[in-house]
Amino acid sequence: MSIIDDYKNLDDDGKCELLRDIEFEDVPEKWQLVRWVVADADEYDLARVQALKILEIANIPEDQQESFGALLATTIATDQDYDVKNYAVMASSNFINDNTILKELIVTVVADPNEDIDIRHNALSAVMALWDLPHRKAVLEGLLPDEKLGKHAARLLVEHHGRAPEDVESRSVMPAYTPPKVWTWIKPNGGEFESINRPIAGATHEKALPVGRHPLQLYSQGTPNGQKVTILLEELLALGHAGAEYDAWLIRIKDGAQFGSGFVEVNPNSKIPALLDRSGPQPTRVFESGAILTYLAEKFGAFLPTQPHLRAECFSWLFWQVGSAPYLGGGFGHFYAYAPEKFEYAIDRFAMETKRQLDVLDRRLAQSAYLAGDEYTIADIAVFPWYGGLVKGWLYSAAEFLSVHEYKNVLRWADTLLARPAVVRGRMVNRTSGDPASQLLERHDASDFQTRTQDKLEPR
Ligand SMILES: N[C@@H](CCC(=O)N[C@@H](CS)C(=O)NCC(=O)O)C(=O)O
Repeated sequence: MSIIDDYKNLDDDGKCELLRDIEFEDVPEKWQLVRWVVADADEYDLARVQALKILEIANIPEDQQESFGALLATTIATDQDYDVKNYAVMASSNFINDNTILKELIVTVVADPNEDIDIRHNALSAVMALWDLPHRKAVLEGLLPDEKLGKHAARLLVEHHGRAPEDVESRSVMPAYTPPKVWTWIKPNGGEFESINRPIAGATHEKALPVGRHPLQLYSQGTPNGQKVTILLEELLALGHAGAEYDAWLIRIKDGAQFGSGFVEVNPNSKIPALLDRSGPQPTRVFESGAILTYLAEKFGAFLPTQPHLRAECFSWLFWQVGSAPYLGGGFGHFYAYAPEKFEYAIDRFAMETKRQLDVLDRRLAQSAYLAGDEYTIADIAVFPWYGGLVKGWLYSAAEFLSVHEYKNVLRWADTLLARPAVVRGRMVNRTSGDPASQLLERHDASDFQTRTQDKLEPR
């Protein structure tokens, strides 16, 4: 049976999967299949998008380039499906130099003020793939007066065509700020975190930490980094590890509680979460969420595989999370949701990286139920509050902006985790926003989930 027959026998999900599997494979009839899927307006739209993604990234055989260019031109000009059209525009970068009709069409799309702005942006990226540099420069210059793309075009002219900034008439792309020789701390610097942003480590005030009756003392807030630890602790308790009983104290980071002297002794980096294990003769401090997850998983021998190759996979994803989330939180979230001004360059850069990370996860979760394989581990627990939260629409109100519906495997995996009662409980601990019934500001006993949520303590 040919791959086209295989494809026709699959359901919609299977079709997408097959196309994803052959993305980089050199299989017979691959290009016929891709051509057929893109051209058939009655095909499943996500499969058509997947086929267009192949055209966007693959090395297309030379003898096929011109005709694929023609197919993209027809798709862009006539297709009724927004995503299909948009992905066809994205794929155009690969063909714009080989097909004159496509080239002219893309230039028209970029310049059309009535066209959707995302599609125009993607068409502009395709223009940047033109080898004919005078033509490319002329298109950019033509865009300078454009209300929506003018600034972007101006920046591209400065960056790629050596135009002097003052020569390009678009004030806000010009740097409003010229860094001085030496940076100095001039407060306030604006934005939601201006009261806590500081260039100096160490305590700002004396404040001892409270200590409860349990072996483990957690000092945290229910942000994604905080939730990782409370989810694991709730999972350990659900498994019957009584030694995982804990007191969770609220450290309000916007009030600067992380700069109190007691907290800094537990975490010299002044960030939640921080853990003090008082079960041994000497208290053990642990900071950094990845280190805390590892410490607890090793202490209780749970949620961390013992076989070396699975353990390595688990640690790989755990470290991936700790290394990647700052691009999502400190980069994308900061500039999209919190910064005092919306700065297109920064939002573009970090939206791109965040979407790439979601795609990394989506491809991994297309292969296995959980990140480290068949088993649920601390890698899932670390990744869930960030990337699960993003696809569920809990972070930065950015679900639509980032088109999170595209990451179907991440969504499926997030729903699997959300079906776990310990995950639901873990998300409630030290939480200071959202539905009062989901906020358990401090947790000192399992019964607190029933009796001490904010709706019960402060009924409206
Ligand atoms: N790499 C650290 C990051 C922790 C972190 O960034 N915590 C944030 C809350 S999610 C915080 O405490 N921010 C307070 C501040 O920056 O002053 C970890 O994974 O534990």
